[in-house]
Amino acid sequence: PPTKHRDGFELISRQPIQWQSAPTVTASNNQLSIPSFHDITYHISLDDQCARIAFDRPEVLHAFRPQTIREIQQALELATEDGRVGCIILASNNLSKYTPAFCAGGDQTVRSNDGGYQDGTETAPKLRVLDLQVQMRRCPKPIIAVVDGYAIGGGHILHMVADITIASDRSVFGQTGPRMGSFDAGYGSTHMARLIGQKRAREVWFLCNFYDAKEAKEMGLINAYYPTSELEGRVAQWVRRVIMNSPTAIACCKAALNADEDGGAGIMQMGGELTRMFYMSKESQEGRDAFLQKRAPQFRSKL
Ligand code: S0N
Repeated sequence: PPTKHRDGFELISRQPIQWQSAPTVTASNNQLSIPSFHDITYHISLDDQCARIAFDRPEVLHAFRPQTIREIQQALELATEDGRVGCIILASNNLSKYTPAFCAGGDQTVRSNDGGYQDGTETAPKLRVLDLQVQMRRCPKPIIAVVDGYAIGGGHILHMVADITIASDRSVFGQTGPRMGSFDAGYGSTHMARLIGQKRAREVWFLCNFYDAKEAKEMGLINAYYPTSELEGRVAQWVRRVIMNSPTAIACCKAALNADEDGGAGIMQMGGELTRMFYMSKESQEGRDAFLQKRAPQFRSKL
């Protein structure tokens, strides 16, 4: 394995990641069952310590309905719980007979008149994708969006909320809300402004222009783009580089970067990481032990 962490990127293998479908997942020795997914696929790679969650509705450019979002949430929880997974990819399964896309946003055929999306699987219309955005932010593992084709509307927001975005050179980015009668006043607006600046964010939303991969890179919307034929191998390099690094340090960096933007919820995420680490210390364990042994704690002796 490559040992250089700086300037050694080119030394990392570009062999595409070998995915295994739905292997048994263990978390703390408990077996987790893998649900059967319809709108997405879920794979992991034990060699590259990575999970891949992919939209699988190419006929509608991977537009999401409530079921799609619910399945991604389940898959994201599986990947978060799985100790063998250090990095999570959010991608799409493109087929050559359809226009390539990462995600064309909310499925307009199931947009109801009653305040959300209703595909028959919800008790009431919902804007479930907002819950997914929060789950992605709270996930302590790095999430890499792999964009190959259109990333539009709510799909565009999902790649922005991911920690890193790697795209193909045929990708197209944009918001259509004001043209389609919708908007995202949460991360879709505030996080976008953090990424590309207030003036550019207003342009993206007010004009509903589309941007190619080169423009998106220049704006700071994405981290990198590559020729489509190279995308898989390049993504493998990014993943291999990320999983070389300390998972705890990455989780704390992600929490810190979120805290700046997420107010009390962000501080809670950061605080949660601190508490988790404190629980591993002798000092913290002394408090528990003293309680269980019905004696006064001797914290200083454990420093
Ligand atoms: C991406 C575009 C420009 C591609 O054009 P192209 O190449 O001409 O392909 P099409 O022929 O248009 O598309 C191929 C097939 O895919 C269907 N399709 C595409 N997008 C959708 C979609 N979003 N919903 C349903 N179907 C879609 C086409 O209809 C076509 O099917 P057939 O072959 O049967 O005709 C072009 O496709 C385009 O402009 N798509 C629409 C992009 C868009 O506007 N998306 C919606 C944006 N809005 C949101 O995402 C809403 C988000 C939201 O509501 C929200 C807001 C705040 C908080 C929460 C939410 C939430 O979603 O919950």
